[in-house]
Amino acid sequence: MDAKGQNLKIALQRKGRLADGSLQLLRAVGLDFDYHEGKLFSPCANFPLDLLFLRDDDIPEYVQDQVTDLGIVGLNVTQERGAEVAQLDCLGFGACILSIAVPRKGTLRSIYDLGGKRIATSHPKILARFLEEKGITAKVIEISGSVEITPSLDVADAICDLVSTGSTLRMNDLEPVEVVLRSEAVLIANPASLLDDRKKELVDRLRIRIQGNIRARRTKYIMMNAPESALQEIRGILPGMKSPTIVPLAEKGMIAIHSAVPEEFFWDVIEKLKRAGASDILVVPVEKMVI
Ligand code: PRT
Ligand code: ZN
Repeated sequence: MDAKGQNLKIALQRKGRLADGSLQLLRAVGLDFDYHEGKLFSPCANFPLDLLFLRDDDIPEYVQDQVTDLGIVGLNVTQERGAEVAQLDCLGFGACILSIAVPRKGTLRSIYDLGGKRIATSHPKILARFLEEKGITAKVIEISGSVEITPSLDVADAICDLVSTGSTLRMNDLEPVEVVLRSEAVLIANPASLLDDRKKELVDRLRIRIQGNIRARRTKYIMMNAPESALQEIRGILPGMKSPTIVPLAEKGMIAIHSAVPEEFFWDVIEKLKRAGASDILVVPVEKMVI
């Protein structure tokens, strides 16, 4: 325990798709803790933080009720549970899309064909809200698992389920026709914990580290050689960082340019740089990035 008071507490998924990503993130931001499968509680050795391992569905309520101050959970779960929590950061893992899907060989082609039809889902609240916004009256059937088999059992006409690779839909002869929610793991907090000065300071310290890690994962550091005459054009191509580093080379008229590039623009940028005259392009991962 922290000398000045109680440790901050964070709830993580004990077992499942977000468990590894959550542990990896906390380790990557320098937290030192013991973990083995089946463990329910683990204090950090080098930060006043206790880890609690729970079922993901329970995490929003535990955070809302201040059993823990923080939690890492899918955006789909926090929205479905409707708990009163603050959503702090998107964490860049556990990405999936809550989609409406229909049988591939059938008459239903879009969500506007679903009036009066049955839709099976494990996300009934999110789906009901979505249908209401779109003005569609359909019957929502709540199913806790294996949603994808309900059309073939004639339990439902369509489904609303999470999709990542899409192979589950394909195997069940279903095709997605609508995105209901784009989800990923998010950091959530109890609002009262954020009003407590000491806890808020610890949360902020943790968030600076987490944001630095997310930014670094989304960034590549790029180094290249180019003729000095190409500098203006190359500067125009490089998005992101305020100013690239420019170093003269032994060969007259040649320079080396170093810059961080957001991963989303990466291939686009490389192609443009080559066309602008850059050569010997080296790309290295960024481990941490605090700005
Ligand atoms: O035991 P506990 O309650 O903690 O876990 P759980 O079984 O309820 O959840 P788990 O571990 O399956 O998922 C946890 C979170 O991972 C979800 O709430 C999402 O935020 C996220 N996530 C990311 C996914 C997927 N991708 C995903 N593909 N959750 C579920 N799926 C399922 C989907 O329901 C479908 O059955 O995977 C299948 C589809 O996958 P593809 O690759 O075939 O498209
Ligand atoms: Zn669950």
